[in-house]
Amino acid sequence: MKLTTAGESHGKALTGIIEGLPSNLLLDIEEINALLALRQSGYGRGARQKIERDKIEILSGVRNRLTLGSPLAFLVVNKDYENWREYMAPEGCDVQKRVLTRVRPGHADLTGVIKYDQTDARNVLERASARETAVRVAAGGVFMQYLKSFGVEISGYVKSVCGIEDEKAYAFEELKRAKNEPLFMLDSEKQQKAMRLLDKLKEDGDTAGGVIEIRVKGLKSGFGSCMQYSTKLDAILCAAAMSVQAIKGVETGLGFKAASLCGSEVHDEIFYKNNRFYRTTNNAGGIEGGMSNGEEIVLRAAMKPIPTLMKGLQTVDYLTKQPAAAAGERSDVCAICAAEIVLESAVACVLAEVVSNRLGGDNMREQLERYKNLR
Ligand code: EPS
Repeated sequence: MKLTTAGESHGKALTGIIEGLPSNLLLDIEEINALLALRQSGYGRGARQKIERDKIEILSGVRNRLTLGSPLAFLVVNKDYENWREYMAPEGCDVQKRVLTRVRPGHADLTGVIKYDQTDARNVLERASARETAVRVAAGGVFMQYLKSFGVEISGYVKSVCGIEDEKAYAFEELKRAKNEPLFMLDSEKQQKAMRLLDKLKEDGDTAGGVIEIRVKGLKSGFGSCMQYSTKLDAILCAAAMSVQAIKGVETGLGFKAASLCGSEVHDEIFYKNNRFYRTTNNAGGIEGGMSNGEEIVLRAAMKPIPTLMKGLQTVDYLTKQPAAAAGERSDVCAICAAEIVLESAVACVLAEVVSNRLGGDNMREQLERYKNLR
């Protein structure tokens, strides 16, 4: 199973192709659109989200809501294209307007213009933009429904915003509540504090990041492998999380904290009762030896503050080589809720691939039968 995406932030549309889906997976399109709407929600988003109304349009690979086993091609329209057509149209446009040379620190602008032999960073930023995540979430909706048919569910919440951290632990079922909260945080006091901080940052023309926890429930043991470095489940999941724009750090289970504890405090002891092995702790975050061990998978990702700041950081104009304030026409203050949804989708994408690789088979009936028979 593989997802390829295409599309520029202010181009006509974002598109994707999913290859390798089995036939006869029943898709609920409204559920995918609800996920897309969630990605657009959250406190701290900028003016662009008032323009877009993301919806998936499936172009191939599905008939009467059932997958056919053929490539599933789809698109998400950029409504903002109507305002950008004269600067972005592939058929011909005015590239002298909307030029960006005051390259933004922390963005792809400077390295991109050099690498792709450009003089206008727009030719780089349009693709580097986190707008691309809309199409990953559309695909994520498909992957989540695929995983759900095996009883595998993905959820998550925002653990911290700009250093304001919720240190409590939550059961998987409690996480669902986060999606009704303005910052996807579960501690209302911390959330209020974080919202006040975002208001202040907005006034100052500044931005914020945070930490997101993603959990996977219901995956049987033995997914991923200890036999080759590239097939380790934790490596695959962490790479997927790191591929999300603005993510700078990822950990599984106790993560970095494990390094400061001793072995007896870290490793989850094993017990056996009623024909079943079990553990009473889950410090490993559901993965041992690069394989799922049947416990909940726990992954955390750190998002850096958005690099487009309204107040414009110090930079150098790429053409004149003169000092300048970096470009910053319009920016989100914080996109942590969007990142939470994108991370769930990124995890779903690679997990669907790992599951389908292990199960083999061309249709859902075969795959469900094989999953049921796994130990
Ligand atoms: C983004 C910049 C902003 C964000 C955008 C990502 O867009 P614009 O430059 O059009 O104001 O709103 O995110 C989205 C459009 C989205 O749908 O998430 C960037 O530079 O990464």
